[in-house]
Amino acid sequence: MKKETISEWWKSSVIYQIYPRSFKDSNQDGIGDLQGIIQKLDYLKELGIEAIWLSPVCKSPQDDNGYDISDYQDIDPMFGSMKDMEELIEEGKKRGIRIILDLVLNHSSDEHPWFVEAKKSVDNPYHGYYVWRDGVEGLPPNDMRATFGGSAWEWVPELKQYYFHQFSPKQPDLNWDNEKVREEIYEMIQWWMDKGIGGFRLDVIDQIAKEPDLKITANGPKLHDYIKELSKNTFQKADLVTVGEAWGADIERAKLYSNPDRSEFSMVFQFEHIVLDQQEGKEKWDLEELDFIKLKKIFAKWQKNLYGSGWNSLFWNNHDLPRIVSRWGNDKEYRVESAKMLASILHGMQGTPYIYQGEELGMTNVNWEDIDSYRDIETLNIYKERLEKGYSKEEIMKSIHAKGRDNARTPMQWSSEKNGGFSDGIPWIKINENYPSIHAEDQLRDPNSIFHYYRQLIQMRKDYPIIVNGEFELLLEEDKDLFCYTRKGEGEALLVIANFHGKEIDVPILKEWKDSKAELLLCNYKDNMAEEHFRAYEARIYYHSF
Ligand code: TEU
Ligand code: CA
Repeated sequence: MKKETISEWWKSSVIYQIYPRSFKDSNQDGIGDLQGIIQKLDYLKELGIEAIWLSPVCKSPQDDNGYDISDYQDIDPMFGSMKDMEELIEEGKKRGIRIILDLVLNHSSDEHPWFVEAKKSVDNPYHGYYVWRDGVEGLPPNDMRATFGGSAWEWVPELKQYYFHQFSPKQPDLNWDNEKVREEIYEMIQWWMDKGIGGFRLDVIDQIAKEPDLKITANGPKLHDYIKELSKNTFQKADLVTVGEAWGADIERAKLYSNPDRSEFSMVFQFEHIVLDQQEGKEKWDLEELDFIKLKKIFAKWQKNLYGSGWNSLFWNNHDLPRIVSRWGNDKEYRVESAKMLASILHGMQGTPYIYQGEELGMTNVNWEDIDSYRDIETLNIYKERLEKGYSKEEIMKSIHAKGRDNARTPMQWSSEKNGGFSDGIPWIKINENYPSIHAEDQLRDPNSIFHYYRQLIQMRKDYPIIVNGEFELLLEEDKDLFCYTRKGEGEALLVIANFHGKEIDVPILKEWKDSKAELLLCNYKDNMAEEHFRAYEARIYYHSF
């Protein structure tokens, strides 16, 4: 396909992320599935999203809920069949919704036939598909740690070798230095492209070019060569959206990932605004007070520096992160107002917004007392590890309540019926007990719901190209309560103002905008008569053409 024919539909569209096992269960086994998603496509169509990022549904032993794939070209029976997947792609197309597949290419499952072969002998043709080092039992090549705890090296006695895994031992790292591995991957991707997939999300793509001898995980020296080759052999042949997950991206790298020349991906998915609540240089469980001024500056830095030379993802949530309304908002008395305020801030910026399932309802974190309620491998491991290190149970649970990934993984709250309408069976993980008052059915009916506010924000991006193209400027940088910015284009301007906190506050700069007859596009309070006075978590978006 020639470059000129490539559309950039994803610049004005919103992407919705589905975590399939928690979305909708169609056969009452307690696990969400593909038919469940198909049942809810009309709901997503009403919201107005144009693509679904589907967390992994390929065959997997589910050690890390599907991020450990044992067959890249088959669907895990727990989610349905390949026929269901084809039906989902088809039914999505009918509604203008593309399906984005989650590609986990840094590692496979240890039950993938490649690894089963690789483990048989050092002479096996698949041995070199993974990363091995000779060694002595009990003395790993170095002290590198895995993200989910323990050493990054796992001993295989039959081979007298260690294999490298950045995540769990059931997720051995693929060896990207091996050309055969790369070719197999390109063929597999082409196969999915032929099936009509609309795009790909590349899991931890910044970690594929690891150099374990140098203790390098992210941003290895060969990283961008590999991505360029990958893109050239696959994505560039079609009109797809591609998004690279890169925890370790800075602005310069983000420009490489998302250069408009399409040599790598459509956009980058980076986390600088997310890691603010962890102590620098420590683990995510070592909590830090949120710093609002820093948050604003980080957003502004990305908005300004990527302008014209790259493309960013805009997100507050995903399946690895706690719920935003429980993090930066107020999930009690101002849940509705703060959820809408956070949405306003994000959706007024440049980039492609992502909505993680339930975010459009203002779903909240859970605070389960008992570790037995949790399911995530990362949470269960850190609990054990920290107990052994002498942390108190209270301290550990405090971190898990704030940061645990299961916060985002409780079943979607569809209605006030049994299990929130998610399943008639026993859900694989407990539902948040607040489902009787926070659910989709209720919000679809209520024109002032969070759901309908998100719907309006999505529509606004379509109606006002300035949201896609306008130049960003942060105002009131040092203000401790207000998040305020403009977007400017030729003959028009947009102003977004949000009171980030629960106390009321005056906003004097509003006066000049009002004098120039700016039009109020959206506000998270019904009656917006308060003029220059902002109520708790109040947010407004003004538009002005001249
Ligand atoms: O996450 C990337 C990643 O680095 C996470 O492990 C992250 O550090 C962690 O969630 C922080 O607690 C991706 C997927 O999004 C995640 O679900 C997978 O577990 C991980 O890769 C391994 O595939
Ligand atoms: Ca099911």
